[in-house]
Amino acid sequence: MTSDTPERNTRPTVDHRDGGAQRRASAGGLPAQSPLPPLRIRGDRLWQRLLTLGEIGRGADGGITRLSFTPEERAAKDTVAAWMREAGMTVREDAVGNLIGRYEGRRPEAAVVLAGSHVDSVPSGGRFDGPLGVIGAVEAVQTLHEAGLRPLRPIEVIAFTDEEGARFRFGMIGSRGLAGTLTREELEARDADGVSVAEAMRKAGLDPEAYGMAARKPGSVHAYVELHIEQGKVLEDAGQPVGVVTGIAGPLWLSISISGEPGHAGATPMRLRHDALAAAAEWMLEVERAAARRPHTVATVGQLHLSPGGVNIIPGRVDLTLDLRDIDEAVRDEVEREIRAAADRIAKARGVRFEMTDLQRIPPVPCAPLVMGAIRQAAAAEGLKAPELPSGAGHDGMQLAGLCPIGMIFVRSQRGISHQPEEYSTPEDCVAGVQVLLRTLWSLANQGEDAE
Ligand code: HGY
Ligand code: MN
Ligand code: MN
Repeated sequence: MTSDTPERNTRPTVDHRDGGAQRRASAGGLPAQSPLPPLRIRGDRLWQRLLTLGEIGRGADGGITRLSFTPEERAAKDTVAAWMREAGMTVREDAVGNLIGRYEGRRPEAAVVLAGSHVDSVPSGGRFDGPLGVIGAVEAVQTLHEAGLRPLRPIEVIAFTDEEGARFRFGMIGSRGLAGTLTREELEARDADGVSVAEAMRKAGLDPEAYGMAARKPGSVHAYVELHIEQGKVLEDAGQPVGVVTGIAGPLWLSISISGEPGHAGATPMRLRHDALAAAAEWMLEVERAAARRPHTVATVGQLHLSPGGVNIIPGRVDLTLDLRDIDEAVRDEVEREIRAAADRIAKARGVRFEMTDLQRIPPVPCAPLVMGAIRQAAAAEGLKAPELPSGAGHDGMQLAGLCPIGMIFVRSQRGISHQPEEYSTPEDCVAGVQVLLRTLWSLANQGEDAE
């Protein structure tokens, strides 16, 4: 581990230093709910840090690949840890590898306000999905620190472990660890090289048997807010830089194996075939039609492997994945029933066998009025007309909804592109999003009777 590697599980020291040249507020000097002074974040520093982090794990195609528990993710966390310290935070990692920067409050024992996102990526992803939320939260805290402002409640900035699920085929490992919903058997899930989550954790210096230590006690978290790129086109269409998220669609990920009969491409008449790929193709069109019949349902086959794989061999087996989402769980369940019935029909007609296994099944989650209200006020204070919209993409916040009120702030994505090297948001839009986050954090961290 480099010298910058955060200490493990050290309790934060209370730091009442109120350095910084701007408005000084002595500890306890600010009444609760005091409006934030007219503070501006350092947009140049934010942008430079986004560029710096975007160089870690960057490939020849310009895409970023930082999978969980890899040297690239480690390097990204160490880089962010140094920025957290610069921002006046104490830094630690919890038992599942979440990187946590803590900015002490005037009431250290009060329930904490969490802000964060992730620094792991999809293969060949963009530089904003995740890092904007982590670096943005560090920038917001650093702005408070440099202004000598200390909220009533502690604020913790988190870079969650493995949000994307790109390595082990199920995601949000860190946020589920923090929420206490991760299970020990899930740590036996294996990556394409057969390495389990537990083995990868051990190699990263963590003890998988201690994963439960990451869980936060009920009542210990006041609220969670995440800044994230929209990854869609709604804000661009509305001509607005920032949006208030109303809810997060729930992803159901299935692994599907279709077993047919391999055969000679030349010698096997069409009527005698049990072609696994033809069955997969027919089923995928049924899935597409079922999703298209609903306003918010989306369905994607993102991975497909066939065997034996010869030009002149009828595919005997196909393995594929399905990502099925909706903001309404009942609708998602209905679509799931329809596509399972279609699989049964196709299996009978073609003499093949479908097997389906859950990879992850996450319910859709509404955002909490407490956090949405703070975000609305913050956007208005910044003079922004922030549209309200659901998130089709999944986010760590959905794992925390059972622990505390959650909310999200969206920043406009150029042409809605994400999970690709071309993912882009302008510096101005990123600054607008972090300004809203700063005000939201200040409001949440000065709320509530247990902090008085
Ligand atoms: O898959 C998602 O929605 C997110 O990018 N992890
Ligand atoms: Mn993300
Ligand atoms: Mn993503």
